[in-house]
Amino acid sequence: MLRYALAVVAGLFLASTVTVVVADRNLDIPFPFNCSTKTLCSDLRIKLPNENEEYNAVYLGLTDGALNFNLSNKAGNELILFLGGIENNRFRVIVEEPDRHRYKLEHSLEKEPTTTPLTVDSVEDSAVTASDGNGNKAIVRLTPLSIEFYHNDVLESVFEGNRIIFQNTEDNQDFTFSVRFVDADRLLGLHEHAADLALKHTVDLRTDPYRLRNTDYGTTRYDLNSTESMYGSVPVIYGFGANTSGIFVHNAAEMFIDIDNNRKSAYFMVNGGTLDVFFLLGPSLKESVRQYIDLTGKPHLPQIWALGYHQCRWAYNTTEDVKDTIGNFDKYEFPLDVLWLDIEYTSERRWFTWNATSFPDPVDLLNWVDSQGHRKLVPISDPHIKIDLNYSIYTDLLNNSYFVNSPNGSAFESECWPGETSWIDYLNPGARDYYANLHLYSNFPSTPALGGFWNDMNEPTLFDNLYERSLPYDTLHYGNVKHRDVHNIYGLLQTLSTHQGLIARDEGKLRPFILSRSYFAGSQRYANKWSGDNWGYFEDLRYSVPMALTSNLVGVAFYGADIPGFFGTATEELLIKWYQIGIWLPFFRAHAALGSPRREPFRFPNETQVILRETIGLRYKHLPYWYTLFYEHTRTGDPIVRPLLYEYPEDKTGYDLTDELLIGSDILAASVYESNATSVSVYFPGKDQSWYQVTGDSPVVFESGNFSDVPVDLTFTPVFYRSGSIITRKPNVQRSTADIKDDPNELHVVPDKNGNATGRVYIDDFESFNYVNEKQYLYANLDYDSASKSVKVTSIDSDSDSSNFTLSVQTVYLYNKKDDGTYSVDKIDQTKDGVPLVDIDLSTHSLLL
Ligand code: NBV
Repeated sequence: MLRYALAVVAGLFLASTVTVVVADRNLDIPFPFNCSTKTLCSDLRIKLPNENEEYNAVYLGLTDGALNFNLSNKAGNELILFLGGIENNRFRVIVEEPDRHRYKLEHSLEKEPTTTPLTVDSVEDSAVTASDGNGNKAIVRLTPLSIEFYHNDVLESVFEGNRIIFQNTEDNQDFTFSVRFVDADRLLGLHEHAADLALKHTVDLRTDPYRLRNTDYGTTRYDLNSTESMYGSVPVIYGFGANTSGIFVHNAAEMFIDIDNNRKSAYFMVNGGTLDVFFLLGPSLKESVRQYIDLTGKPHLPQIWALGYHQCRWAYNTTEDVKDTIGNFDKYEFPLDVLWLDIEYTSERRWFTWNATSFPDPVDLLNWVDSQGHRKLVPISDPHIKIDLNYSIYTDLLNNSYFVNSPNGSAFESECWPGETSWIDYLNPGARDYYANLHLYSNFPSTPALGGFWNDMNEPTLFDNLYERSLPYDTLHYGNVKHRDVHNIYGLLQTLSTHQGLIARDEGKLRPFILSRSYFAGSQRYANKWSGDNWGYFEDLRYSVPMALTSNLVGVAFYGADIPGFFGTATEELLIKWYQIGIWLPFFRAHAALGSPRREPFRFPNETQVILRETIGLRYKHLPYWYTLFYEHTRTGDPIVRPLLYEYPEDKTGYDLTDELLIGSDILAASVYESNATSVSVYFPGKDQSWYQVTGDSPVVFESGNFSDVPVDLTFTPVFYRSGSIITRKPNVQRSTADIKDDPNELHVVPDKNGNATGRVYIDDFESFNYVNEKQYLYANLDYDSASKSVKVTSIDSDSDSSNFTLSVQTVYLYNKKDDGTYSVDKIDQTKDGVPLVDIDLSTHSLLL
């Protein structure tokens, strides 16, 4: 395992003007833990099916459309099993002890899923068969237990009863189970790992099982190409293949998952909570993803500024620093939407306070930020609270018993940024309400230019390796719940409460923006996510793409990586290459660790600035395309960025390519991971379609089904438009999204081989919930017809109210493929004296070219 001693970083902490204590007190304890240091994994991993422990099932009957069974084995253990149908090709299996003493997870599912009553087709000595009337069937084999799941008579997955173990000791409530994905080619999922898309074979014992246990690495470098746990956990696996199915393990305790790529099976070793698994029967990847996100919820739209460029560093230390930095973005003509405030803006890391010396008048500063192109500031706010009897937030929380408790019943105390701290118990509804209220303008002097909040260190993190930098598993939450059972949901609960606070703060009028480091299934309803403390190496850039692709397959769509690596000093070349791919990930933020040299885009030599300006500008020019994709994600849950296999499941060549990504279905971006690259090999997916290169100076068209060496230089990474698409863009880049959101648009029409092209566009007020509550938006299909040379605009939802919005088009670019493999573009001006001739308000309908 490659670990970097971070003496340099530690030195930087000390060199900072504000003393930062990085107190890894127990440095002699191995960190992070792995399979060999956790009995959960080391003992259970090697337990093979044993005849004495195998469970047999006895069918008890059907209650409310669900099947019930008793399970028992020769060793004298007894369990109960529930099998229910869930609408839309899904089943749910719950196994527990007869006394049902285990913790049942809350807050991850958006709501109780709608059940589909099952009908029992047959009861035999060896099996019970039940179906949901919609082509889905479960056969429960009784001796020994196993459950086969079929969609349209195709066997998709098997719940393997011979790998069930339940253990109860005073400290632990471990259990295991296994699922086989019968028709799978690749297993995908298990976010968050710094790893490739396809899950690795781990059962040969040479690789640790995948671990899901929200973990902060502090100043330790997290491994790449690794199964180690990271900050977030989404226990979803898809067995991708001719028939794709998936599972969602509805459990927030620590777990290890051993993957057998020969059998295409996953063996789960779970530290607590209930065995509660949803089976998603697809049968395509697209349907499986939708079936999953329908359980844990789709997010609301972000405000449009959140899709712009975010500039962060640890830290912008003073009012002058903030003003000076924003001023330089304007002076050097770089767009910017958000400047971030790391922990130094506070008074000694007391959250919801401002440092009176460096930020004496926050409201005045925020008004100034708003006056500079309606930009925003986003401050950090961690879940630990400084122990300080003069800090009313601490005393209020203490007096109301709103902290996580030690086993002895008193508030748990340890160390984090402010020194001695306690941790808010977000499982307590009272604590959540209290915390939410702290966001009100009356409690934290600010204005709407404080665009949202950044919830960091919420795995939660503390500075002690003894508990692997987090709360001990025997600490107690509201209702006497052990931390062990809810560890992975702690961050979700903080963001839930922050979200509640922002809704209240802005009286439900503005869509909240929250960035969270810790994550669980369902967090997407409240927060977006970044991949934490990466490093300034090409390797880190390389893994940022598959990480974003996997996160998008498991509902965590608004995801990105710190550009150009948080720790270390990226070379100028890497920094440029990172921006060039970073603009194509949903969350686009640059960040820098404490003490690192300043590296905002305007600080580089002119030649580099020219490249970065062009690159960041490309993000802003595609704003309408991004916004439409984000909107569609709120309707369908479909990934915003996609691996090739998602769009082209039949095209096997693309299965393992994660150095390319699709943004929606129409834009393909290829990353450059090597220094001094002069070309990259790009695979062009699909059948009978062409890909038009739109970055660099060569207007080349590439045909699908081939790898091609695409020449590159420092100034660009290759980006392509798919033939058959219409891409809506903004013509100009100004200071911020606010400056360009209402500008007229450009349509880039890229006809397919039959001369057709289609696209979609979505417009609303870019900030409120009127698009949900009043259906106030414009969402339209764009259809190019080569015969009439026109683009027809058709409203998609007849019940939407688009009266406040127009799709104004300034220019149409029509792409024409030439015989020599290049293309030309006809620029069709739609303006007169700078005013768009065509303001399509959906009653006009057609745009003549
Ligand atoms: O708040 C300081 C940092 C923050 O800049 C970073 O983005 C987080 O991931 N934070 C972690 C805590 C310290 C890390 C060494």
